[in-house]
Amino acid sequence: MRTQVGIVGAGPAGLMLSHLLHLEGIDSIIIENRSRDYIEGRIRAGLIEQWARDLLIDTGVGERMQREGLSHDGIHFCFDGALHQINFRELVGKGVTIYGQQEVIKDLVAKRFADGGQILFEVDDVSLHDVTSAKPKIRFRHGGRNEEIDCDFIGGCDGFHGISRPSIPSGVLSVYDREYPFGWVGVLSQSPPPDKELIYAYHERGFALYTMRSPVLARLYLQCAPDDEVEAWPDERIWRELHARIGGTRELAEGTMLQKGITAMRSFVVEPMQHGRLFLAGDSAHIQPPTGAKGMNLAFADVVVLARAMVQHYKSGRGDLLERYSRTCLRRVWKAQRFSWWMTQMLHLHPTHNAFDRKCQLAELDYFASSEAGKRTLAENYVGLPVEI
Ligand code: FAS
Ligand code: PHB
Repeated sequence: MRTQVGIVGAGPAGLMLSHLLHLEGIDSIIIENRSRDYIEGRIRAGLIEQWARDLLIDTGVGERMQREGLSHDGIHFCFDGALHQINFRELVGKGVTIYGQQEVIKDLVAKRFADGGQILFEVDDVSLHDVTSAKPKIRFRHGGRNEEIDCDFIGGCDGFHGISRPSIPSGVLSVYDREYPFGWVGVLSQSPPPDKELIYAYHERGFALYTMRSPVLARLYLQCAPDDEVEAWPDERIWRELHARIGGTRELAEGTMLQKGITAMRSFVVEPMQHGRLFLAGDSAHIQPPTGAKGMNLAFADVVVLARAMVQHYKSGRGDLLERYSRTCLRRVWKAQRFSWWMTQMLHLHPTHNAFDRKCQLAELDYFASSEAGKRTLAENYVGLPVEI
């Protein structure tokens, strides 16, 4: 098979890259090792930054999001038994949108196929070759046969556990890594969320996040131990903790739990994000705790920069945007990393903290919930920093 851009992974990064390239008349083929049903059913992120919302709408894949997504003006901090709204719309004139990642995936897959795109599902044994030459190749098995894609560039969009990053010689990459002494147990519940906007709760029993997927579908997260198993969290224990940690500030309706999972907390970045004609984008290059809701949004930001650079290559033969792809992305990636790390530090109980540290956390929350300057800083980072090309 021959194409201009071979893309490994049909997550937010891979699908958006293929979509943006198509809009500029550039061919691509996506290979994905899971089935279509699996990727369209996988529950992950749910919060879309303002610019990413605009991107989905401006590129023709935002119609269902506009109909079914929830537009929010801000979030709440909950601490010391009180709720504090941070109104992004008033502070920075922007908001955020709640729309499940799997819904975005469904919309992008449908659009790719509607536009004649090629996505090969359920591939395996994927390997990358000659990525430092002008003719990189992707080899894989599909439908029991050995296949090969010859291309000009490879989009390594296969997530944190993919093969793209490990295919770069270890000496080339610098790794920045931080693990956290806690995780999140997350549930999807057939019940109304306690508020129409998100509540981030700091509580002596641990962090909690009250978010949603619709007015009747709550998405609820609790701080748990890093090595906790789901079995350690029966429904009644989860409800008990969710009631306790909201501190009586809102009524919390209970309902049937449709999905339950544990997410580890880690900050991880590799530099550079490119090696020859292999370009890493999204979780293959960087992950962060979901406290700042940056996951899917950063994946989109990387491929906006990558697509623009590839368009410049094909349209004008210039390579400067491709050459500085990594530097351009990493400036924004590190700011999102810092924000996610900061939100995580401020809102979670740390096993090593003493009473002094906890008082400082409460003072920090009080400052960012009451100071105009503090709220604007938080708002600017939360709604999404500009994507520089
Ligand atoms: P993805 O991981 O989404 O996509 C990579 C794709 O590549 C997958 O479809 C995978 O099947 C495929 N793939 C992997 N190896 C392959 C191979 N060898 N060959 C072919 N295909 C391969 N972010 C938030 O902001 N809020 C959240 O609540 C949140 N919750 C999360 C929960 C979990 C369990 C996880 C893992 C992440 C969560 N995230 C959350 C972060 C998430 O949104 C990611 O940042 C986002 O999916 C990144 O998108 P991609 O880079 O496209 O990677
Ligand atoms: C979610 O809705 O799943 C969500 C929202 C905000 C976060 C994390 C997860 O910080």
